[in-house]
Amino acid sequence: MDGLPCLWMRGGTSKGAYFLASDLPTDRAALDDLLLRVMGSPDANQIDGIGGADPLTSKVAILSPSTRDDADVDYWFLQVFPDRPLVSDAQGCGNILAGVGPAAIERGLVGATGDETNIRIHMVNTGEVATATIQTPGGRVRYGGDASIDGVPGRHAPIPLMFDDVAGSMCGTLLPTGHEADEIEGVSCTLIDNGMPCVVMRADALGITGREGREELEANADLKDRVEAIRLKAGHLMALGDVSDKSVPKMFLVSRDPGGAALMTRSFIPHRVHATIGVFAAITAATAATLPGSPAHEVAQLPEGTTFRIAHPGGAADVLIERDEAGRVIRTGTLRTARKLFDGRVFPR
Ligand code: NQM
Repeated sequence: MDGLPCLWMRGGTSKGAYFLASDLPTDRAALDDLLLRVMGSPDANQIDGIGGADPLTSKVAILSPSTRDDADVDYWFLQVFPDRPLVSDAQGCGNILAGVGPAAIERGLVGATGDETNIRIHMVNTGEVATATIQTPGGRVRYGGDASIDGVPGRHAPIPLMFDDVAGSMCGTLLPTGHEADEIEGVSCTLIDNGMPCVVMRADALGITGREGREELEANADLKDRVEAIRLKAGHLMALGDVSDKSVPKMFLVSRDPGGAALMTRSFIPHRVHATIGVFAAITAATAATLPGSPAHEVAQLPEGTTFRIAHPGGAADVLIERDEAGRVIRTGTLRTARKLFDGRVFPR
C-alpha cells in the first residue's frame, strides 16, 4: 500500500499532521518536499493537500523514541507555510505539543502507566523538556472530559503542560539584547524569549487599540508593513539573523484589558494574526508583563498569584507563571486539550 501513516490531530488551538520519524525521509530536502506535497503548499488555499489554508492548521509533529535520558519521546515541530514553498523548524509549538503525548501513546512509543500518564517530551527545536499529563484510564488515551479552552468549542480531557526553564529557547537568553526595552523604528519593544522569541509592543504605539479583530488587523497594510520592518530588525538583535524566511519572532501588540486580564494581546505569527494565542508565546508575553522596564508592564494588571490570564481574539488563556524571590520566572505551564481527528494514510501529490 502506498501513502504514509499519519495521525491528524487538534493540539490546543492548532491542527496538524503527526508522523513517526521512521516513516519519513531522513534527508531534509526530501522531507520538506514531501511535507509541502502532503499539505498542498505552496497555495494559499492548500486545495490539493490536507493543510487547512492557515498557518494554525498547516503544522507537523514528527515523533521518535527519545534520544535523551530525561525524556520519553522526541518531538520535532515543522511549520509548513501555506502560501510559500517553505518548511521551517525555527520555532517550536506549544499547541501542537498538547497532541504529542496522546499521539506517542497511540503509536506505542510510550506506554500508559495508570489513570494518568506523565510524559516527558524533548522538544527538539529548542532542546527543552516539557511534561504533559495525559488521561489514560484502562491504558488508553481518553480525549473526552470537562476541560475547556477558549478558541475550541466543547469540553475535552485536560492536558496540563509544565515547563521548568524555557528562557532563551532560541535566542540563548531571556533578554537577548540585555535590556527590558529597546527602541526600534521609534517604537519601544521588549525583545524576549521565554519559550518563544517575541517582540512585545504597546498597541497604541502603533496607532491601534489592540482589541481589533483578526480580519481588521490583517487588512491594515500600513500596520503590517511597520510590524514587519520592526521584526526584520529585531531578528538581528535577537541573534536569530535574517528572519525574512522564518516564522519568528512573533509580534505582540499589547494593551490594557477592560475585562481585568493581566494583558490583552494581538499577535502576528508573524504575517497572519493568531486567532487565539500560542502557548509559549503567551508565556513569553506574560513574562514581559512582569518586567518593570517593559512596555507590556505599563498596560499590565498583574495578578496576586501565579495564574496570569492573557486575553486574545478568541477569549483568554490562563498561564502559570512562578517567580523566585528576585522576581525571575522559574516555572511555567498551561492547560490545553487535544483530540484525535483522523488516523490513516495520507497520499501526497
Ligand atoms: O507559541 C502559533 C500556535 C502557535 C505557536 C504560532 C505556539 C506557541 O498557537 O507555543 O503554540 O505562533 O505560529 O500553535
